[in-house]
Amino acid sequence: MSPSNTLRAVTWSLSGNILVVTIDHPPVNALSADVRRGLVDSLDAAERDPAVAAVLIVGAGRNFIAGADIREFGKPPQPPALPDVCERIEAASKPVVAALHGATLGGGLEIALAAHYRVALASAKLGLPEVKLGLMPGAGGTQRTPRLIGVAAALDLMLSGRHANAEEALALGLVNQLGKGEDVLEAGLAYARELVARHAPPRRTRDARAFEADPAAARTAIDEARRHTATRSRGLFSPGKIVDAVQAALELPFDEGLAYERRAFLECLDSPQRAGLVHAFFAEREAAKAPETKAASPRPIASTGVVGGGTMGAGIAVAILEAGLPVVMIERDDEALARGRAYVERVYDGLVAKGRLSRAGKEQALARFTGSTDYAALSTVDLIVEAVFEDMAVKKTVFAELDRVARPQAVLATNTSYLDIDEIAAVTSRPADVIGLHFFSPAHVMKLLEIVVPARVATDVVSTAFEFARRLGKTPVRAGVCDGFIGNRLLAVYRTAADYLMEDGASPYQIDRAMREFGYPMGPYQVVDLAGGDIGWAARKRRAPTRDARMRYVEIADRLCERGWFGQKTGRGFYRYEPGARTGSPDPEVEAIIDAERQRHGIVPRHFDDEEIVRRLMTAVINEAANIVREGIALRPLDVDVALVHGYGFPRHRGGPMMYADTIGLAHVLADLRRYEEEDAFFWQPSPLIVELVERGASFSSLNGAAR
Ligand code: 3H9
Repeated sequence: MSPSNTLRAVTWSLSGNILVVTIDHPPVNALSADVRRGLVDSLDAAERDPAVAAVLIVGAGRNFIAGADIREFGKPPQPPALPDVCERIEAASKPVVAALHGATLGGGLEIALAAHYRVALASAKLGLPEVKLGLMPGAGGTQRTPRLIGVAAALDLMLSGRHANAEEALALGLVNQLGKGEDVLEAGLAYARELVARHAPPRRTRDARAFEADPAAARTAIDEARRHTATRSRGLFSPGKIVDAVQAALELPFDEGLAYERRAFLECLDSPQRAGLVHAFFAEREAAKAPETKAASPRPIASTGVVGGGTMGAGIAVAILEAGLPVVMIERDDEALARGRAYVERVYDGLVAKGRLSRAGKEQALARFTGSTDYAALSTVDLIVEAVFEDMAVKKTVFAELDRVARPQAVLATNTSYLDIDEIAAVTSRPADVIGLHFFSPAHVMKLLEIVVPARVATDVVSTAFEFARRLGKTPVRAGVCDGFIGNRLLAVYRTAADYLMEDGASPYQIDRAMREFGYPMGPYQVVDLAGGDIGWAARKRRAPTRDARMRYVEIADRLCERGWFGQKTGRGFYRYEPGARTGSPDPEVEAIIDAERQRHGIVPRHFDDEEIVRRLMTAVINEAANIVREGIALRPLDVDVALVHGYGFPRHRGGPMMYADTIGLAHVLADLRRYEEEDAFFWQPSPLIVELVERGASFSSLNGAAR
């Protein structure tokens, strides 16, 4: 009885007296206009047909529904609106059952909540993740969820955006029953038949009253959530709106609450934060699809090796163990190997202490870990990551050894963060197997993985690296070979621009505060103190002989390092730290050193307001990022965005520096560059790509190809 066209996103047919409505809209059954229309039509069909006793809604494929169709945001809305679809489902005169499996998220959960009964399979992941996209539930979720499961639980789901599994969903009261087996249709039909047999009437979530069980507790939950969002979600727009809408659920009749939610949802939809977060969502998926992943199948990876048991090597080993793969660690002597192993164990002890892993889980992971001081132990593994001291000569020695012992077709990866990988590859007889895998510290935590593609690497090795990243749960970004690749090259200009500001009049504390206000978790000088000032000092000394004479060089950080002030680990850096403290306080002696440097260079300090600080730092980053795209080091602007959001704390809600540049307008960026160029023509030289885009009236996003 449903339309015969098999391409329809929603179809329906009778199974006995149950109308089975199937949503089949790959890849994730998102609620596009077709799906919404199909759902309404199916409900109309159910009402019309006296043979229908109940309606069952199921999703085809691996998911129920992953939510509203994110690709429709920002386009003209098409009827029916999702809240109206939910209303239609809830108002049905015959019982509507939703059988849930896989992703049941956002608008998908809202559809399920509008249904009268819910059964979930073990695979179901239920959640209201809208907050992660700068949104709030906008199809009744803020009104129905607290009515069904209470205010505190509803706020937790909506503010965290986390997924609840089927068992938790049952415990919370989000679903009525757990379905057996893996066949969602079968489980749904069994439940629907049971309901029909006992003449169960439509049971509307709008009439649920869980939130009235303990009004005082509900109030407290709202107050706490409001306090929490004010501190933890600083600068974000939608969390506050979610709390307001839940309060409306408590205080207003259902329909007024829905209207309140709708207004607030549309405000979120219009916000630049929503645009930034949705861009980040698609960009990280697009970044994972480098051309090589389409051109060649990955080589199979069943075993791995890590050379080097320092913090980086051990972190990488943990990241690989976590993916369920075995790791052989190579160190030069037993003592160093024991240190590497101890580090790996410490990470697992930490996970056990936090309750994130059982003791048995730790033992299982460590059973996959072996160590050796003999490179021959790597002779059978499929992929090796080198993570030794960052020095070309040392790396070359390691790669000569790897070339000697590794089996043919093994992937040889270096974790270098700035060295020339073509040069490293050249010491082997198999440069086609050599690639860069640039992990970030701590490697088992940080999501970014720069996949650095040297000139002679084979396509299937690049493809293997992306597949490896996927298995490790990392966010891969393809980068070309240059000093610092994408991320560290941009970090260098960001720091340089900050140093210029500091010497010209801003204090490091003001710069840090301005960047935190912009959305970074830490300012640039806090990061220096955390990482250790000696690291940057060593890099500056290394680069000194090749530094361009036209480049202005600020020596303030060197003055601190000469005093042994390397940051947190020495108790002093740009800030002073009480023993054991991780946050420092401003140091008048540092300010005096800065003053002395200014005087030495005849600089009369100027005033910069916070906005100007952000502007200069961001303009420097955007300009260099444009060069990185122009040189092909990054394939597209979106790759730069993903790298900075996932590896460098760039505020996700701004999408990334290139998205941010488009938001403020490239013509403005160029005008700033021209202004700054008058002060320092070398550093602020506008990227030819920005000039060209402004001339064409185009944006960075126009270079993202068919990304969305
Ligand atoms: C909402 O619902 C608002 C409502 O409250 C109110 C409205 C009025 N739309 O991640 P994957 C695509 S807001 C369109 O690689 P996985 C994705 O781009 C929404 N497309 O797979 C990718 O496409 P491609 C609330 C979507 O298995 C493909 O599906 N919902 C959507 O690792 C596979 O995705 C969310 O925030 C979508 N909603 O993970 C859920 N979702 O192949 C967001 C995915 O072309 N989605 N795509 O690259 C997710 O969390 C994950 O995608 C999911 C699957 C867990 C579903």
